[in-house]
Amino acid sequence: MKLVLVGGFLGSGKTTAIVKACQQLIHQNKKVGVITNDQGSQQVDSEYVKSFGIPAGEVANGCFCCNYDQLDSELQSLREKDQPEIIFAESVGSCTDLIATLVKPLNNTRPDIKIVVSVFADAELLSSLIEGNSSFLEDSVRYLYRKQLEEADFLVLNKTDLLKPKQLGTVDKVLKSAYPNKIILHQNSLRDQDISRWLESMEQFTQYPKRNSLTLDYDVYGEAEGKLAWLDKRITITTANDNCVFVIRKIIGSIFNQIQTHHFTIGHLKFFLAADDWNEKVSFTTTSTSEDVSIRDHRTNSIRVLINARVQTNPMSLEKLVDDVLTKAEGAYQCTIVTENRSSYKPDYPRPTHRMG
Ligand SMILES: Nc1nc2c(ncn2[C@@H]2O[C@H](COP(=O)(O)OP(=O)(O)OP(=O)(O)O)[C@@H](O)[C@H]2O)c(=O)[nH]1
Ligand SMILES: [Mg+2]
Repeated sequence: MKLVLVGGFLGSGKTTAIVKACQQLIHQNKKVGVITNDQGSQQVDSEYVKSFGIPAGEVANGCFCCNYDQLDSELQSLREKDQPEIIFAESVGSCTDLIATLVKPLNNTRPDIKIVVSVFADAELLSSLIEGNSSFLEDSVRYLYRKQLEEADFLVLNKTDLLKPKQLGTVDKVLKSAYPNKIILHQNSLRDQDISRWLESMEQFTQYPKRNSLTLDYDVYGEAEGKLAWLDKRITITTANDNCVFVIRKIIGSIFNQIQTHHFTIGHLKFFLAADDWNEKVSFTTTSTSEDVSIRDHRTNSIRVLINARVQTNPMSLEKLVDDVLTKAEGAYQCTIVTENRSSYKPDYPRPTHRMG
């Protein structure tokens, strides 16, 4: 069995690629599985993956590295239930050190699993980091970002569709000179052909290298993770005239605009909307500039919404910002908004279960 560890910064396109890859593999009658992971327990990605009927497990309340036993047991249970040929495990976007904390321990205890480390980088974000105009300019965050890329067997330069050829050329040159021995794939994960190529490249990857653990300063890594506030909030919106999708579109736009007004940098702001047999995932990432998002129309007077916000501020400010938008929306659109569940926090200092240097 193959295990693809999919790493990379928040919003780089990991889940999008995993879901598309699974759809292609299922179409070819292959058995697949996905393990999602998050610092919190209410994960947009888990709901999104499950909405496609893909067999999925979840590691909640902390990254794979700090919850190794939970990852191991999810792997085992997917293998027993579904006998997948390939499992994609998506690590938290602010996590690194996968080789020392996951690959090496798994190689020891489960030598029959072939592991591939595929790290995603958002081409647009990388380009703005190189040009020096990204809002993620803190040294610690850049350090984390670099360390994530350093671990890749496959470095997927994703969202290449968003760059002009000249920008893409610059990013490619920088990556090739920083990581001369890596396989670098240019990818638009919204395109089926690119996903097939990613899968083929991993299929052909049979020379499993002897990987080196990162040299990593955990204090700087912890500092980078601590820059972001995480908010998970589950709400239900009810209206009298079937216009919940209109209302949630307005709410999502206002939350994004408020974050922009406060000059808080977005790591990833994502929403999972569900009603009857209809659902949608909506995302804003670091480089998003407009509140305009496409949400398919659907007439309903009740909608369930899961919000996962990873934003550079403190948890209280983030929660207040979202709550203010919701309160205003209740007045403006004559709707009722009930909070089912909420938690806001900063990730704990990373303390991996195992670390094999
Ligand atoms: N234009 C473009 N958009 C993409 C591509 N890949 C992903 N996206 C979009 O990027 C956003 C984030 O994608 P996700 O797949 O949720 O990113 P992620 O890495 O799983 O994010 P986290 O799990 O929060 O770390 C979504 O709006 C996707 O539709 C791509 O190749 N091109
Ligand atoms: Mg994801």
